[in-house]
Amino acid sequence: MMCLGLNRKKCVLGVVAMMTLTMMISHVQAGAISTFTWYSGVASVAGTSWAPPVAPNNDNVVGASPNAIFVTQKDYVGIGPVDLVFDVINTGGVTEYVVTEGVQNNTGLDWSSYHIELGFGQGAGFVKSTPGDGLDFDAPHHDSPVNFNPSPGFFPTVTYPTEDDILATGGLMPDFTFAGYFVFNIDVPDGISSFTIRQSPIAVPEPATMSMLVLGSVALLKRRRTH
Ligand SMILES: [Ca+2]
Ligand SMILES: [Ca+2]
Ligand SMILES: [Ca+2]
Ligand SMILES: [Ca+2]
Repeated sequence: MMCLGLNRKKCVLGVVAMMTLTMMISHVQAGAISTFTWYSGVASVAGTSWAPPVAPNNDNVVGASPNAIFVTQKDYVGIGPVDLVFDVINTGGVTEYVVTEGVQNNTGLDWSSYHIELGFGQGAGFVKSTPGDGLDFDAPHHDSPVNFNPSPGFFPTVTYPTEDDILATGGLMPDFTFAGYFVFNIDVPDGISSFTIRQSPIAVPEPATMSMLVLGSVALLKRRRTH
């Protein structure tokens, strides 16, 4: 009906334009996080999804936030940072999200800890978020559940070196194991166009490196004794 009097090419262009407009409008109405991109040479990311926040401006929620970001699997094939970049639109306040993600260690190395940071940009252009800028890991109260110790047990200890750092330690994530799922929380403020979750596994030093460290220490001790 809408194409009466138009040739086929113009008709197709018109329909595409209308569909694009509809998608743009639904994005604007979606609130908070609107798009998502990941950057890494050391991991693949599968099945990431997010729903429009069901409870925008819910900072500071106690307990699990109903606003969820879900990453089915992040599969590391090497040690290094993975940057997940989220575009953001204003909602009129700070929206708290719970992030749930499966992490696969395919690096050939055991991990001694797992580090997550908040910031802006990606790769060499990554800039850390600053204290008090509204973007943080559910600081200052940390009143929603976190978990880096899913079965059979990986990192039972979680610390916050700053409001923009999570360090999960106290255990081991062996090579070729899957953690399903790590859980943490972020507060997303108005006034930013995007932000980045940077994640870095930290490997246990290899035996060869350890041996060299020990040999180095012995050599140092010997030298001290002879002087
Ligand atoms: Ca909270
Ligand atoms: Ca911050
Ligand atoms: Ca919060
Ligand atoms: Ca906060």
